[in-house]
Amino acid sequence: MSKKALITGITGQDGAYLSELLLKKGYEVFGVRRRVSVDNLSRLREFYGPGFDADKKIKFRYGDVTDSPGITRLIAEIKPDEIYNLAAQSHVAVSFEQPEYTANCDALGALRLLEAVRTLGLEKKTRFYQASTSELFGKVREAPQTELTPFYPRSPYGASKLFGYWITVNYRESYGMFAANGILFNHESPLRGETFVTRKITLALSRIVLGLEKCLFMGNINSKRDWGHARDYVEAMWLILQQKKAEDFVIATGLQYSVKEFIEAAVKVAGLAIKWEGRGLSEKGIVDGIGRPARDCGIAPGMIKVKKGDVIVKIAPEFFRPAEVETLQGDFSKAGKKLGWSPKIKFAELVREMIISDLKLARRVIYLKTGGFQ
Ligand code: NAP
Ligand code: F7E
Repeated sequence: MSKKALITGITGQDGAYLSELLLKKGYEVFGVRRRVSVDNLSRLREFYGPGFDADKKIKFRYGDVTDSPGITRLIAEIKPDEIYNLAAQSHVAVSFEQPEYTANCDALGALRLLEAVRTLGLEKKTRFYQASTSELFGKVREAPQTELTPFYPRSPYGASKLFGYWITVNYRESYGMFAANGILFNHESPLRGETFVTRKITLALSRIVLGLEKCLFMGNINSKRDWGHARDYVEAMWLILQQKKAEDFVIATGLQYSVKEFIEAAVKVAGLAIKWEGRGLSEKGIVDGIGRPARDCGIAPGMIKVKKGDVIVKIAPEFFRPAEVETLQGDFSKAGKKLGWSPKIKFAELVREMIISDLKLARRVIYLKTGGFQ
């Protein structure tokens, strides 16, 4: 009998990579999708290819983690061996606009799932993974951050995830459930949501390079993150639930880069160099040189529509947050020792994969507009 896994948030970035991993391992995969008025399976379709849902490999169920009866009914029907709670309002800036909804989904969502498992008497059968986050460290108390670093969240998102973290620990300690937190640092991929900083950068720069847009508007480009690849990080989620004992783990690369450095690495793939002038809100990123695009990036030098001296990055106040997490850098030693996990995909490869994928998207837009390249 194959194991049954239930993934909340399957339509998100991590849901795609995790579902693929679990299907490869022979799991029967159930995915919770929300009823929305647009197609929220588009990311999975892009990932698996057209017609992916026709083979019904992933068994979708409608559900929402803000709806206790629905969640309880799903768990009663499926009786999963493992639950991966990835569902969240996951955008930090948006959480300042929708703090109560964020708490309902990100804090109480975890509680609803845990309580459903307990009241259904599945606490010895069902293992529970909670998608915790480096945003718990917020205004960091030490660097790098480990499982023992005190938390100091800086947003409604971080504060909500703090509850999710502790309620997971509490159900483990109170009811002997196998409930564990992965404290994952930022992880990205070509499937990353379009308003998170890395994807916003690769999408916009691709369009700028090919002449579809003029300028990228950014917030705090000096903030630093420890960026890994989602493909590596979902492997850690699975490993966390395969241990003898439920424990919490920091999952990170141990390296950090600024948003500015991400921009520099992204334009380099397309053969551009960028220089920075001005300070604060007046800072600008200016094209400083045009070389050959990387051979496999799908664009020829003649397709580049920017020229030396063009201002392609500006700062806009609306992208700053009321309180910022300036710097994050994780120490994954515990995961290395106990899970045998380490990140495989390096920063430069991640940036490259993302920009190449978005250059392809931009080329498709031009092709559809013009019927060919001009
Ligand atoms: P994501 O792309 O934003 O996906 C979030 C998923 O949650 C989507 O499937 C979304 O559905 C679903 N969702 C949102 N509200 C829901 C609700 N009320 N009920 C049910 N589903 C709901 O996020 P991700 O990057 O894959 O991250 C996965 C999880 O890890 C999240 O919990 C996030 O907070 C956490 N995390 C992420 C990172 C990171 O760097 N990516 C790091 C640490 C922790 P729709 O498609 O319908 O919107
Ligand atoms: O911002 C700065 C911004 O939105 C990264 C989520 O997955 O990772 C993610 O949260 C940094 C911040 O991610 C823009 O101020 C500058 O300092 O890509 P982000 P995040 O806030 O780190 C954690 C681990 C999660 O758990 C979350 O779910 O970039 N920044 N200018 C900008 N950020 C955005 N989005 N847009 C800008 O224009």
